[in-house]
Amino acid sequence: MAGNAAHRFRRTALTGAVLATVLGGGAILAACGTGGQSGPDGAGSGPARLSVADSYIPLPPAGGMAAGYLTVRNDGGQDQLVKVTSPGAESVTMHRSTPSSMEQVDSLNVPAHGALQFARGGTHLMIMGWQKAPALGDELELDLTFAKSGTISVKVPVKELTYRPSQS
Ligand SMILES: [Cu+2]
Repeated sequence: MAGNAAHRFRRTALTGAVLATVLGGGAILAACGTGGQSGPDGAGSGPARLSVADSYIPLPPAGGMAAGYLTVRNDGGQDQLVKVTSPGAESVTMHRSTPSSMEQVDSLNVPAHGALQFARGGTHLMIMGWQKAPALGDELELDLTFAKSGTISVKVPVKELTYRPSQS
């Protein structure tokens, strides 16, 4: 293993959460944290089945504030992204862009059989207080906590400022 700063990550408490870490392209969450079918609970019932794809962080200009983008796909019932943290950064917040500015939001809906999509000019993550200045090729761990599905941990690559994921 390389003596990468990434290995100094302090493990945050994820007790009881479902943690799936997959290097590279994306992470699949096996919905095993929901304790089985406990009956319908309204529209979009049934456990969410989440996976994270197309995650990236455009290399920020010096200054340390970066945006992050990803897509949360859902093949199951409705869920909500309620928190994002990183062992490699002091603060990760969820923002929504408006035509004139942007606002911080406390949670984001993950529709049943749909996707929560972060994209330039739209919903994005704001990452501040990096432990180590990001460089091209680095990966930052993001821990995405969902209301029903627990926490999904993904390694998000730092890409060129102009990078856009290919549609697939
Ligand atoms: Cu923002």
